[in-house]
Amino acid sequence: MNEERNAISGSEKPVWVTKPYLPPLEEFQEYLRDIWDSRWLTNNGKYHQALEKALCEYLGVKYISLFSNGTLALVTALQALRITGEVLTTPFSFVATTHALWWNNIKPVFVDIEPDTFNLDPNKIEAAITPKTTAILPVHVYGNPCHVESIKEIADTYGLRVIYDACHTFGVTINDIPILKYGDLAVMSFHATKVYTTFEGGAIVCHEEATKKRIDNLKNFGFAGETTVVAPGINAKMNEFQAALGLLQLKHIDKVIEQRKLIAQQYREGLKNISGLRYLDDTLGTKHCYSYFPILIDKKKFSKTRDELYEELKRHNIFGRRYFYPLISQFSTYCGLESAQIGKMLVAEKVTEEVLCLPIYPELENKIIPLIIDIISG
Ligand code: T4K
Repeated sequence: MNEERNAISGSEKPVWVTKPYLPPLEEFQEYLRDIWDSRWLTNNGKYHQALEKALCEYLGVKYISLFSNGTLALVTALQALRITGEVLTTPFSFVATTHALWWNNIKPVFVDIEPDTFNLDPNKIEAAITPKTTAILPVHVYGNPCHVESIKEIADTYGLRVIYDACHTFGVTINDIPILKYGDLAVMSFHATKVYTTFEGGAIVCHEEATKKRIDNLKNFGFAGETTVVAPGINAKMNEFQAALGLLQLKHIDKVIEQRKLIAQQYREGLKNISGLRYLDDTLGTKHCYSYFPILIDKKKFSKTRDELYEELKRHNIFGRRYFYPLISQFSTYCGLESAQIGKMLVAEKVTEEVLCLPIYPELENKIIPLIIDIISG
């Protein structure tokens, strides 16, 4: 094993935390030629329309509006519902979640996460609600569902809107109900690092035709007709190349998720019973998408700190990532907020110091996983 380990360390091929799945190039070339010939490149073209329809069917939702990326979809989702004032959100996410609030002049109010899902803790939401609160922006982090029913109950009681950041989920269901059906809106990302990618890309899922119309206007400068502008919209349209790739990816996505599941199972088997190391298991009744494989390192019980393990893996050319460290609330833009103060979110503050995401993607070579397990096992 040591020899193999050294072979990897000495190899010029780094192992990244993820690598996009791409279908055979020949399959994409057919779409490229068609787009080239048609000279229709963007603005609700035929592939854009076809992908919205195909995604609705695959994901089991009523309406989808495609976007050029997930961040602009988040910004637009908040605009679409005219969210203002204060919004309750998680500090344990990619920074774009909170940036979307900032770009809408909304004050983020951070609420702690749960130790078992790393998602917004419903038991801590009510204490953070003020007369200025208008919405909740939770994240299904790593694709693991939030406590959607509890969040719905709180939102209904206080008259709040819920926008889910579902950027890590694809095809996730709880008891056969698509996770995207929860919340007023759910926002997706199809970035290169995601389970399902359209190079860059994103989407908003909604449940009413009128909402979809408003979102579609907003992502197209606010145009509601050739000469009518109904809002100060933005340009966040997905182009035909992205949409064509999306259509093609749908043909492969089941296999992609299955391959990710096998890798997660290998990690779980190889890393069980290691003192001071914890990982998340699948939850009963949930169909997962395995977008990340986070492990948590308790430095008191494990032989190394998280950062020492991170560096050790790097020495072997294996580049895990500390998603999400630091917390969003610790970045300079947000650390002055009252809700961001150290000591206010004890679970998130602990998890961010302990988490390390291991490589997981369909093309991850079979021999690499045992090596990663071996390095971690020490
Ligand atoms: N909400 C949440 C919860 C999110 O996680 C994200 C994005 C968003 C909202 C916003 O959605 P988008 O606007 O991005 O659609 C990456 C991604 O850029 C970002 O999309 C993602 N979350 C975040 C969690 O990860 P970085 O800075 O870590 O990416 P980068 O370039 O270091 O890539 C990570 C690894 O992936 C590389 O080490 C190698 C591999 N990689 C990357 C790219 C770009 C490839 O193999 N090929 C590639 O093309 O942010």
